[in-house]
Amino acid sequence: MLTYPYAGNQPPVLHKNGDQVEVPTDMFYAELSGTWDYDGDGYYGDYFGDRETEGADQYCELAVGRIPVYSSNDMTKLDKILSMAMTYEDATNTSYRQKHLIAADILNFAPLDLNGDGDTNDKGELPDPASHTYGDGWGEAVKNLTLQNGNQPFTLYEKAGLAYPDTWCNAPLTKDNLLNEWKIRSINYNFPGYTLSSSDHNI
Ligand SMILES: [Ca+2]
Ligand SMILES: [Ca+2]
Ligand SMILES: [Ca+2]
Repeated sequence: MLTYPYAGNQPPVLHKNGDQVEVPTDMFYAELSGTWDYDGDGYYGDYFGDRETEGADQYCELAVGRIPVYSSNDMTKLDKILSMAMTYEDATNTSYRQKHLIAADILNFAPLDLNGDGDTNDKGELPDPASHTYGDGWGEAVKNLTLQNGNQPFTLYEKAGLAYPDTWCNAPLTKDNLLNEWKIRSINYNFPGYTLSSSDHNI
């Protein structure tokens, strides 16, 4: 992956360095360890070459967010977002933040024929019947962290289809179960890459 600062309404410009594709990111504002072009090849944030301790190690030193408002016509929308942020910061009853919703689907399982040509020998395909990436391993790790910190996890894992994990969970992962738990409990939710609160969003 290659990365560069994203200027909001500027469309991403894609170019390739080998098999790596350029991706817009705000990580430039948060990853402050060292130079983003550690290997000096002119490409910033290379996964191979720049992801070093003295380069951009991709462990961010700051947490940076972006409010998605780009037009003066959206001031009402901006006011609403800022008001919600202040309500969150000023809340006195924060017990709901101890309830964590952990939803994990299946990322892949063998046999995987990505290009549909009838074999499993092409790039990225999985021929080994034992190969799979179930989300329950990630979910259980997050669940354990949640418990260690005195919080209350609620897990939803895939339980339908040709293959799914045997790991126990509070409810099967379905759209209805996910939305019901989210709405009923007003809880934090976790899935790979995100930890947000349902009080922050209208669903
Ligand atoms: Ca580089
Ligand atoms: Ca860093
Ligand atoms: Ca294939």
